[in-house]
Formats: sequence, structure tokens, C-alpha cells
Amino acid sequence: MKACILIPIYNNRDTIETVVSQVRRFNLPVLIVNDGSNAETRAVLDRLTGTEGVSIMHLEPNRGKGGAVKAGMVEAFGRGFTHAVQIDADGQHRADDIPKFLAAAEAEPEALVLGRPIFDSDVPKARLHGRKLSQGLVWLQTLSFAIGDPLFGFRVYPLAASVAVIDRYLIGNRMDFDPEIAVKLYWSGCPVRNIASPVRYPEGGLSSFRMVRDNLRISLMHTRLVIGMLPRAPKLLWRKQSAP
Ligand SMILES: Nc1nc2c(ncn2[C@@H]2O[C@H](COP(=O)(O)OP(=O)(O)OP(=O)(O)O)[C@@H](O)[C@H]2O)c(=O)[nH]1
Ligand SMILES: [Mg+2]
Repeated sequence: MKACILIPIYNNRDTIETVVSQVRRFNLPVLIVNDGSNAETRAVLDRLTGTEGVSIMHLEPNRGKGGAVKAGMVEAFGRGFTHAVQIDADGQHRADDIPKFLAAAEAEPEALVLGRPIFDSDVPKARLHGRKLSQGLVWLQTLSFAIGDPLFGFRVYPLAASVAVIDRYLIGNRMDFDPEIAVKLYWSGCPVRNIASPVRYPEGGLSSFRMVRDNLRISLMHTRLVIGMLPRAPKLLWRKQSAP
């Protein structure tokens, strides 16, 4: 297994340096995908350029989180990596859990290793409810409980399978990306493992999640996935029945 860390970034200038220093402790190459960030963030990234083990790709204009992760996965796969640990640039994920994620990927290299968030009391309540809905829909779309949390961005992607899924399917470029790629990887036969990890919602934290726009996009994506599940239902039920 040859893993790298993949960090998509859009304007998280205050947190990226800390995140990079936290993930660098694990001695894995780090690929940052700058998704058309503003000049202030670009200046911080320019300071990081040349840091040992860190490379930075710049996308212009902004594509959205999914677009940035897809570009990073294709790049990492092209550079010979087999796995990418995706972690956010806003410091919400616990980098110290990276070894747990890697151990799960190592034990089952073909699996998608998903983080399952342990929320603190600081989580916005509206987000929690929306999450439960997404979770139920993903269980319906996969006819299984395999995917613990479809929205959490802290995960390990098996790159060969992920790049194949990106090539084969149209997958959303924005916040619809995380659930959609998880479901489509599952549909393509990829096993899924879930690892619990705390998530923080620091006060004044920068989130570009837009309640109306992103929820609408996510609703449309879920509708497509429920329709996509229908012809796959026999195969999905068979898989569930024959699972060990
Ligand atoms: N929102 C957003 N994030 C992007 C984009 N491109 C890359 N990202 C990165 O994707 C990661 C997730 O973005 P967040 O806005 O924190 O999304 P989230 O964590 O799902 O939402 P919150 O739970 O509200 O923090 C961060 O590392 C962003 O910097 C983009 O176009 N929009
Ligand atoms: Mg975030």
C-alpha cells in the first residue's frame, strides 16, 4: 500500500498550516488541492510551497469540494499512490486518527474506509437532522447499512476503484460528492469499513456549506441515486445475503 494525504482547500487560510503540520507527523506525502482560493489563502499556500513532502495543485476557477477531491485523486493515482487519506483543511477532523484509518485500509486494501463522526455538543442542530435524512437515503440506495455516515469527509479512498468510478459515472462536484462517490463505490462492489472519529465545530469556523443551495443539490443527487438503485436492487440484495 502506498498512501498519501489529500487536502482540498477553499479559503481555509487560518487552519491549513496547522492541519499540514499535524498530518506531516505521519510521514506520508501530502497533496493539497487549492480549489481557486482567495489571494490571502494563496499567500499562505505559497509559504507552504517547498515544504518537504508537501505538494500543491492549483485549480482555477473554483470547482467545488468534489471537483477538487476528484482532481486530487486522479493526480495521486497518476503518481503511483494506491490510497488517499482525505482530510479537510478547516481543522475539523482529528489528524491523530490517521493511523486508525490507515490500519483499516491496510487490513482490507480494496475497501473504502469511511469516518463516522462523533459529534461534540457544538454541532449545529440543523446539520444533524439533514444528516440523518442523508443517512437513511443512502441505506435505501445501497439496500444495506454498510455506509455509516455518507457526508463525513475524513476517509481513505482506494484509488484504483475510485478513479474507475469517477471515469464511469458523473459524480457531483460540490457537497453532493461525498455521499455520491460512497454509494457508487458500494454499487461497484467496493467493501466499506467505518471508523469512528470526533469532529469539531469551532466557533467562528469557516464553512462554505450553503443551506439552501447545497441541500437542494444534495436532494437532487439523492433522487438520482434512489432511481439508480432500482435496477441494481436484485444484485444488492444478493450481495447482502451472501455477505459473511
Ligand atoms: N465548501 C467548499 N469547500 C471546498 C471547496 N473546495 C474545496 N473545499 C474544501 O472541502 C473541505 C470541506 O469543506 P467545508 O466547507 O468545511 O464542508 P463541510 O466540512 O462538509 O461542512 P461543515 O460541516 O459546515 O464544516 C474543506 O477542506 C474545504 O476547504 C468549495 O468549493 N467549497
Ligand atoms: Mg468543514
